[in-house]
Amino acid sequence: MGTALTEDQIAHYREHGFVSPVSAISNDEAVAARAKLEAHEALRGHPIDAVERSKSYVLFTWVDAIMRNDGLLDAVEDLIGPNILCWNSIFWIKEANTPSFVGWHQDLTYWGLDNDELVTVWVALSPASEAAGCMSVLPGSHLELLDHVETYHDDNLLSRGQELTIDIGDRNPAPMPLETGQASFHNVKSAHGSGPNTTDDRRIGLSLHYMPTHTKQLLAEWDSAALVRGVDEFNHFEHAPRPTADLHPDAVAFHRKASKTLRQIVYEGAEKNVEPTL
Ligand SMILES: O=C(O)CCC(=O)C(=O)O
Repeated sequence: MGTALTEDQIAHYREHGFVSPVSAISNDEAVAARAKLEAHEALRGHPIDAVERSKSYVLFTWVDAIMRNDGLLDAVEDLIGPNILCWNSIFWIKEANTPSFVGWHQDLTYWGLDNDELVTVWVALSPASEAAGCMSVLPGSHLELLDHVETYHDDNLLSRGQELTIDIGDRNPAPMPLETGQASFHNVKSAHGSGPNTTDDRRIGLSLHYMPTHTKQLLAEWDSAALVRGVDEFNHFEHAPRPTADLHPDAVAFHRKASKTLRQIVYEGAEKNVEPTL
C-alpha cells in the first residue's frame, strides 16, 4: 500500500505501465488553473505558444503549485521513491473541433534520459473525454522499445511528428478519459497517443514529468529540473528556481536557457543549437 495509491493501482502501473484515472487536484483548482492560463493567453493575444507551453513551472506560480501538490507527489513517490525531480511540464491543448492529434510514441526514445523510471502525470484542466481526444496507452508497452518514424505531419502535436511503425489495432489500446481535475499516470516507455477533439470545448491537459534524482541527461551537458521532494545527492540537473511572481524577469531568463536545451533535445537531438522564440 502506498501513501496515496492503492496496492492495486501500484500493481497495475508496474504490470501495464499506466494507471488512470487518479484523483489529482480538485475540480475548483483545475478550473482556476485554466482561468489563469486563459488570462495569460488573453494578455498575449493568442493561445500559449510552443516555448511557453513547456517548463512553464519556471514561469508561473500556479503551475509550480500544481507540480508541488502534496497528494500528487505522494502518488508519484509511491511509484519512484522519495527523491523527486520534475524535469518538464507541458500544456497539451487541442482547440475545439480541430484535427490536431498526438501520434503514437514512446517518450524515452526522444528525451535523452539514462533510465526508464520517469512517470508522466497528465492532469486534465478541462474534460478529456474520448470525444475530446483523450490519451490512450498500449498496455504492457513499457516493457519494450518500439520503432518510430518522424512524419512532421502538420496536425501531429509532437515536435517531430513521431509515430510508431507497429499496427496499433493489434495491441488493444486503452483509452484514459479524465474528468476535470483527474490525472493519468504513465511510464516514460509506455506507448501513447490521442485523436482529434470533436467537442465544442478546448481539451487542456498539463503533463508533469517526474523522475528520481539519480537520473542523468545524456543528450546535453547542461539541463535543469525542479527538486519537488526529498534530497538530491546527485545534482545531475541544475535546480530550477521557484517563481516568486508570474513572469518575473529572473524566471523568464532561466526559462529561456532551460527551453533552449529542451528544444535541442526534443527537436533535434543534441546536434544543433536552436534559438527558442520566447
Ligand atoms: O495530450 C496528449 O494527448 C498526449 C500527451 C503526451 O504525449 C504526453 O503527456 O506524454
